[in-house]
Amino acid sequence: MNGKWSQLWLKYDSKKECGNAAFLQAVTICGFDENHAVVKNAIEELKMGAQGMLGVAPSISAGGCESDKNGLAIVKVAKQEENILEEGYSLEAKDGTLTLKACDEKGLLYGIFHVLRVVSMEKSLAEVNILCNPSNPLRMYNHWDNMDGSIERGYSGLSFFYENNEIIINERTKDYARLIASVGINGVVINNVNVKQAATYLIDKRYFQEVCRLATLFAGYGIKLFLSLNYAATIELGGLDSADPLEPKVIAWWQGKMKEVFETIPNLGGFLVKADSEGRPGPFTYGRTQADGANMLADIVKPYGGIIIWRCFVYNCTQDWRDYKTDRARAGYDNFIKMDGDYHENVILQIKNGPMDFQIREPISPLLGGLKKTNQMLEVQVAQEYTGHQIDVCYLIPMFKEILNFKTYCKETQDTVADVISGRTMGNKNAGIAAVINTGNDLNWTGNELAAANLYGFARLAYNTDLSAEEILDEWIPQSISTSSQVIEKIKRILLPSRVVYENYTSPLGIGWMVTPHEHYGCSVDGYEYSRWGTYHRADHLGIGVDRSENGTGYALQYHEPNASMYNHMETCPEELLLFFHHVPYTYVLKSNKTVIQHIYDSHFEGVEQVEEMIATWESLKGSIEDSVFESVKARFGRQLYNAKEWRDQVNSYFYRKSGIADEKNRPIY
Ligand code: GCW
Repeated sequence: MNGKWSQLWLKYDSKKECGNAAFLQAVTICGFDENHAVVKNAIEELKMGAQGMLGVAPSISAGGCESDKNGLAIVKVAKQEENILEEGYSLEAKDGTLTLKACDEKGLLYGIFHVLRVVSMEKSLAEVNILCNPSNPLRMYNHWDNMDGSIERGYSGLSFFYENNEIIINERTKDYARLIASVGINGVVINNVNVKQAATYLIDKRYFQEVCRLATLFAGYGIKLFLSLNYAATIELGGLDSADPLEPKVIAWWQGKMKEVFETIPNLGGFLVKADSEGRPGPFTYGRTQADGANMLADIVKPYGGIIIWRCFVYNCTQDWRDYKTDRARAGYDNFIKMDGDYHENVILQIKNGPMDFQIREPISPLLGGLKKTNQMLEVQVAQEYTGHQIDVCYLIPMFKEILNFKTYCKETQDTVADVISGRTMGNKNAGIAAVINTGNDLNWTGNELAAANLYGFARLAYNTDLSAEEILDEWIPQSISTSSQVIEKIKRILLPSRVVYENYTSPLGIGWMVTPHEHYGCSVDGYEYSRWGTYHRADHLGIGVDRSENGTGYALQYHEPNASMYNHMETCPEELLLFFHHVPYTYVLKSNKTVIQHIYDSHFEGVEQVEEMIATWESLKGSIEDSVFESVKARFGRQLYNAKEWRDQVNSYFYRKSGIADEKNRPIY
């Protein structure tokens, strides 16, 4: 990398020609304004890609819409014409001409990136015939970058947005915009949801100029800039004594602030708010609801076209759950469901995929589709907070697919999570999907080179939820690592099962946590940070698991039927979530005919063996991929193996001592 950051999947290094050069020699543009920032950037990208990959310098001309020249014809169409929707495009190769149609500039941009992707994958443009419309209106990355340059849950260096409380805008910022636009991201939140230190609030005048520059740069790539907001800014920044959403002076302060903000930063998309959670202030302090807080802000930003994305990660981390009725898993639903329908049109509730917190296996949050009259956005975590810190390999797309495919039963048809968040279920347009993202200023962006598959994959899936986890790798590997089919097969062999491998050597059957408190890497069976009221997993000498059935916390009943009954009963509860929903004896027999305790032993031994196999597969790539990538991933694999063994030994010995039941296979348990 020679001291320069990687271009990831936009390397534009020399590629096999595959008959593609002819399509890129002459480009005609019809109906689009060539001076529009997005069009200009798209063309610049096309030139760069064509030159780098095929040594072709395209000639660009404004042409008639009926092009008779061979080459690439870019044509603007009316919305819905030929089923092309906003931010969508079609590509059709015929008789030496490749026609790209779109109804807006973003569609054009995505279409160009599609063309470059095909070239980069060494596939033939002559065979392209496709219509692509985005599955989700909003497709966002959320950065948890702090103004001092640190990143909350960041595992790839420091922030490339901030240093010493100042905003950084440089060549890398532009490359970042190009990278994320190339996979269809159209919104980005650039600061942590935990907004601390009033002196560094981005809504303060002192940052306006730079935020505006950033917003303009992103707009040139079809990306809206969003900011995280501190709900109590009226107090912290405004010097008021209240943040009560119904108090006139609070409303007046926000009105003044938003006017100032939107008038200086016209491209701003809106705000993301974490309120009443983990020490963050919120409307509960004033006896108001989450809807009161969200609607107040939403009404104020509405005239500027702004939206308020309000997080549902609202729970009381100090609650006493000894009574077996209080349950953190219940909190999101309990706090938000009552006001379904009360949230204003430009409010979107952003809901984490699970009711707890980004564990390796959790059920789907019952709020998704539980809410039937409220705009919803799904939040997933690409940053590997609980899934290996980008030291351990964990390809998350299979998990995201499961989440999206989950049937909520909120309606007769179109009731999957993918339907709900796309707007299909309710016919709404303020909806979509966001990921807490895994980037930092490491030269490879994501710490582990293989973690870039999640960065890429999340975005591609957000644009097209029908893509499979495997198809995404079939795109990402040839663009990022190698087009050799052997290399592609081997890396797929490593990545595709890696989520289940991680699950095998960490926490079993949906129980979650068992991880070092606060840091969230490495095993600590009793290590839940809020465990002052007893262990999280509720294991004793007889059994393990949290009873969330109607006899326990009642969480299972928050789902629509038939999901509620399915989870409520041990016999029908999917086994990978058994311990999330039920407390069972160690001797409970699973469908595999193994007892729960034997499953714990077996999966932990197996997990370590699987990591060893992954490493052997990686070793066999030596010489066929770039050395620096080979070595850096190899080093991380060494740490992953160590971690996996630690987990295996700690979990197995903990439960062996608790249960007194020996491993049937008599393997060493330390
Ligand atoms: O899981 C927790 C993380 C916090 C994070 C919080 C959230 C940004 O450990 O670091 O804070 O989730 O999602 O708000």
